Amino acid sequence: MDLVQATPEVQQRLHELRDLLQKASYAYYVLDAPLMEDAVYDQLYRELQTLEVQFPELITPDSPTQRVGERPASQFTSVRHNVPLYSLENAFGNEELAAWEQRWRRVAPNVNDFSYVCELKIDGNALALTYEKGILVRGVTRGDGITGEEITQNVRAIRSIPLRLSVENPPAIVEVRGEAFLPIKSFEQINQEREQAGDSLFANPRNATAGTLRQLDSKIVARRNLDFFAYTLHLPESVASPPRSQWESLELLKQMGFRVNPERERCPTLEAVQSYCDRWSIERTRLGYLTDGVVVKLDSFDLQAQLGFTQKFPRWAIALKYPAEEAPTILENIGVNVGRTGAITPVAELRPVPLAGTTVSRATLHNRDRVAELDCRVGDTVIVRKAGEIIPEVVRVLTELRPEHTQPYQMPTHCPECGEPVVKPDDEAVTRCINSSCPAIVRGALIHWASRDALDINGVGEKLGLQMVDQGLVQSVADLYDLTVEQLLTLERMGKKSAEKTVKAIEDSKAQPWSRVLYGLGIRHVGSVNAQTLTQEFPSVDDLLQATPETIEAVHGFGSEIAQSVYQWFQNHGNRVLIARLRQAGVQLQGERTAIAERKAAIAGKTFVVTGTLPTLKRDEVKAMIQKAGGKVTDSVSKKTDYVVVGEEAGSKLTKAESLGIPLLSEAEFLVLLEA
Ligand code: 3B9
Repeated sequence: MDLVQATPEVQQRLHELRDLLQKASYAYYVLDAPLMEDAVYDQLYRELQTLEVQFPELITPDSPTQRVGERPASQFTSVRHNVPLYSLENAFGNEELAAWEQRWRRVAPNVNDFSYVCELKIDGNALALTYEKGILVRGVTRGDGITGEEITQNVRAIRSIPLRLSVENPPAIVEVRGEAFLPIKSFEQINQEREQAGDSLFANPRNATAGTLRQLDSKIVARRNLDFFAYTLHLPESVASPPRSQWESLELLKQMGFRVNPERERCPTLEAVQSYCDRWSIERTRLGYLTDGVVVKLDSFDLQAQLGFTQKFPRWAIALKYPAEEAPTILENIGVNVGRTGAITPVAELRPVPLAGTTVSRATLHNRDRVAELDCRVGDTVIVRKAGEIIPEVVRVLTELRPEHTQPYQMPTHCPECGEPVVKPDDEAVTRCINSSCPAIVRGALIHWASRDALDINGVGEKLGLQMVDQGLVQSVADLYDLTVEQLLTLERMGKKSAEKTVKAIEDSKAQPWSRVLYGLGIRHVGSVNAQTLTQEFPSVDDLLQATPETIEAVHGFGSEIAQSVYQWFQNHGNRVLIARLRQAGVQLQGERTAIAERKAAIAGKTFVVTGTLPTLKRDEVKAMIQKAGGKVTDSVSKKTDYVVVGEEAGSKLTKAESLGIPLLSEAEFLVLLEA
């Protein structure tokens, strides 16, 4: 292959693009003041990507394209922090704050001229970022403060963290610390998506942040909208005119391109600090992200050095925590809620109690494991908390106040909505109803069925879907196919034209292929990719109705979890009725034999020998694939051999094949033939 040299023009353009994209990204994520339209950004980004594909040797680690790792990490490594990440001593209330001032003043009795810096204490996860010659080279979680986990790739996926410091002549090494967090909106969105996918929910934004930072696939991190506020800067001793106070340090961090929390304030007296705290204990609800207190720091670095650290904390800083938003109340009953995906959530019904500005009468108990762990029983006095100010939850039971003759809670064995048996895999926390006729599930099922990647029924979205179910027109997705224009006209704000259009769109959906139908059924773990794979191996719904967990698990790439999920779904009585009705309606429940048929033509009836070590597949896997496609596999090469699939160190079989002139296939070529 010819090596193409990058011209000076290309190098210049690469430089320009990176610079432009970096500025645009900073303006968007840090300043919240976009420089360009999204489409323009995308175009420039793609231009950069294209050039980098052509000239991979010119990719730099600070290129905007390097924010999202191409390859998921297999695991994280532990890294020892150069400077430990200290934690903060807590103060609850203004008296404890005043006591702290008296304490540090006894350690530094001659100090009269001082001021404080107040910062919000963001409820997220602390990170330590290392920049070498101005380039982000490492991101590490706090861990236990001494060692943390290296998550550089994920840190790069946080848009408000600069990949390159915006300073002339950056110091050889810079360490920045701060808090990664999820805005409340993003947190709610993630949980909504997880709910729809049938995954367990994050309890609060902090857990969601931690869970996101520990993702092995940084693409997922990139999608999650994590944000970061910087609050500490460590510079080498050699730096000329370093900042001399926390306030100056924060200014410098801002100049370097970090987001620094804008609510910071310099306070000359403890009274000013106290009024800052009082103000933010109320104003914080308007922030859009969670804070759990205020961090108060002595501003002067000289004074900080004089005071130093105890075993665990700096003496010059303290966290004033907001009063815990918890309250005791009586657990009057434990009900259950059936979600749109059939997830059955135990719900605490409480004697109403005022908490953080509202009255709380219900709280989530999450799942059966959580209830068992809490061991809360009807009649118990429990402590409720507004977790992350969002979902009220039961955090603790005051067992000493437990009345006599209480019973541990048992999760229902049958769905309270439809009466069908529930399913609870041993290795999962969530209990669910998998009956697709269950009224609580029909709405979610309907909206999924009509969605773009499924049956793609135009017009049947959130609004109309809900109306159809609420008005009793649709009790199962199969009912869609019996709907008449007259019935639709009974719905609110439905004119004749749109009713006709909707009926036509529903009618047209009968032509959608079997793989979309299978996806549309909303079987857990069967997304559109898995649905396509399944329909290749099970060309009609009857094949799936007869499948066993073993035959499903035999599908390449499928594990026992998917196999169980598919198997159980097709065993369920209500689901079998649904399939029968869809069949009657004329929905495609088979087909797409073409790909399989063609593949069989290329391989069926042919004789293969597999030899040597292949790059990714095991020899046995290749043999199984050949046999499944109708081919024959033999051990030795002869004139009757049609193809030899060869890997590294193939030896005598390769020599024989070459001497007989039998076509050789690499693993890649074999796979192409298989897909032909
Ligand atoms: C060694 C905000 C939080 C916070 C500090 C914070 C948590 C911790 C801290 C950071 N929010 N600020 N600040 N807004 N959640 C104050 C503990 N500072 C340090 O970790 C730190 C560590 C220092 C100075 C500061 O000095 C040394 C440097 C080298 C060697 C030994 C000490």
